[in-house]
Amino acid sequence: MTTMTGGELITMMLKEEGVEKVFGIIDGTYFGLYSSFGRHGIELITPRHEATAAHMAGAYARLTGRLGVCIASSGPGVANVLSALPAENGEGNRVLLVTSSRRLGIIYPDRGGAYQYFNQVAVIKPMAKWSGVVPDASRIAELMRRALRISYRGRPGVVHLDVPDNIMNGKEKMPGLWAVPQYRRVEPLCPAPDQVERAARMLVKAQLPIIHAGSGIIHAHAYEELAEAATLLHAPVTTSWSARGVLPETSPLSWPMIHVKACNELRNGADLVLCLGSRLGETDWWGKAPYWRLPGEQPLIQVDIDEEVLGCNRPADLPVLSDVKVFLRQLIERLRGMESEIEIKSRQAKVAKLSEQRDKDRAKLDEKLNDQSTPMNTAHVARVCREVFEDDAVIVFDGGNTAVWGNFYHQIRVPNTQLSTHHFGMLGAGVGQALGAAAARPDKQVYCIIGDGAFGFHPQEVETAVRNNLKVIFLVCCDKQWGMVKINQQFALKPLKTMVKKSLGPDETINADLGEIEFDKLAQAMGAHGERVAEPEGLRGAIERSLASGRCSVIHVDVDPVKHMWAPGLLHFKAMHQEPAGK
Ligand SMILES: Cc1ncc(C[n+]2csc(CCOP(=O)(O)OP(=O)(O)O)c2C)c(N)n1
Ligand SMILES: [Mg+2]
Repeated sequence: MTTMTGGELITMMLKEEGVEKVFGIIDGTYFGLYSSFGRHGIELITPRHEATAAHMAGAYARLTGRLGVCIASSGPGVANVLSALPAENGEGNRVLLVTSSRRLGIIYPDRGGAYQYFNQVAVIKPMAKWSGVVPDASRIAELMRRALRISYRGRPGVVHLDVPDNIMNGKEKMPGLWAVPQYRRVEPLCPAPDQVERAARMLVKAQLPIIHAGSGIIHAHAYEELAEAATLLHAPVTTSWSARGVLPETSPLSWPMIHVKACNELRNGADLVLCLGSRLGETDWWGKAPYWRLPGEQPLIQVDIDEEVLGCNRPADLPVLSDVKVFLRQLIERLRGMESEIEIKSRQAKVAKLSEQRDKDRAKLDEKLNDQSTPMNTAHVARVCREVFEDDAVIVFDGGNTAVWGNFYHQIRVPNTQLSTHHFGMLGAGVGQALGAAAARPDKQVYCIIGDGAFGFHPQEVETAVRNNLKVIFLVCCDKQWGMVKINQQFALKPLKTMVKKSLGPDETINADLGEIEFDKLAQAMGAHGERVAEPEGLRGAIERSLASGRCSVIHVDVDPVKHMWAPGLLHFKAMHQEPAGK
């Protein structure tokens, strides 16, 4: 038994979990927590808004495979962090949020008039995997262990522990720590004995199996296994939006999700699906026809660490509760002994035929790059970035149409180098994600392609980047409008005129226009490098100078506002919001 604050006990448990960085803003209510970080080798990184702290933690967790930890203080600090929680939980990022609340005795329930108090657990509970309050110092360790156990069980997400300030800051005799494997599983889940054999048989017998990969591949670090299994089977790979690039998109077996028609054709041409770490959610069209073949004609092998996910959106003919990496390793071993049974030639012919649609689509999209007019066509932004930045740089997409353009003109060449809020579509989250990425991978380049609306939610974090030497390069696509919503409004208000004129007049839409912020100058005012560019040929130089500056940089990119509204794939995006017609 050692005497320490409740906060220090939490710090020591975080250290046991391998935590090296925590994100959050200081307050007296949890002085006992963060004042002990330094003693235990943990760094506190402080943004200028608590939502940023949570997005930094989420990005950090996804890119490092560690726990992402953020803190927020009683009342207003927690109120601010709330906006980020559904996004981080939705994206499935492994985030632990530790909050302070007021002293026991006046809260839970509110005595009536308690300062900086609301029922933080009740509010966070429906946004998280788990949320609980520590009712007594003797229960800190037990409840931390529970939060951590739940954090590592099933699909990752947000867990939350609320600690009253008298417990956080008060000194008590604390018990010794349990080792991590004494309170949560650290061994990966293995498939049931005959399931790999059955899966191998199905995959060998099929005419054309495909693999659909979700973020489970990222959490299990199963990139090499995925590539090897796909090659052995000659199985094309589609991904969820957030798992883009888990098989490098330079591979002929990769079907990036931006080629919607080609993915539909592939999914209808396959007679077996091996789904790895994906729920087949809305952005995967729920696994339903006409985007996928009918379940009766296309059996599903689904592998996931979360039992809740198995068979949740499409009937699973072989549901496998397993870590995807362990499953793939065993599958590869088994397939190696069956290679001669696989009709590779016929699969190769089928895949070659199907790839025509994908390659045609790419060529058609690339025609936009011939447009050299000023202000630039947004297509250039992601394409020039891809040419200038390293293949293993981290790219963050944020904004409405900006994220669409970014996705369509970018290629992910190294697994787990792409971030966005693919499930939550949260404008502005990219700022924190990019900062979190730079904290996670200090030796790698990080850039963020972001809309002028989205960047306006958190521009003050440029100062955070400067202060913490996080060398993110922001490319802000400035069309002076909420572009994605404006095009939808135009179709809703005056569809014919929109089709003919491409754009309505300034008074014909509802609050869709924004004034200009000179983001390059704003950045300079915070000590960052700033550039402004409108011509496509000027973009490369602006990025190169930003890299050479060795600082966080903001490039204000003037894009053609009308062309920007007509982003690729918008009809598919709209269609995705409706229930697919098939079973
Ligand atoms: C936090 C948040 N608020 C509102 C929305 C609704 N919304 C979706 S796209 C969009 C417009 C985005 O504008 P901008 O970031 O400038 O990107 P653009 O479409 O112009 O490229 C809005 C308001 C959202 N997704 N997230
Ligand atoms: Mg905009």
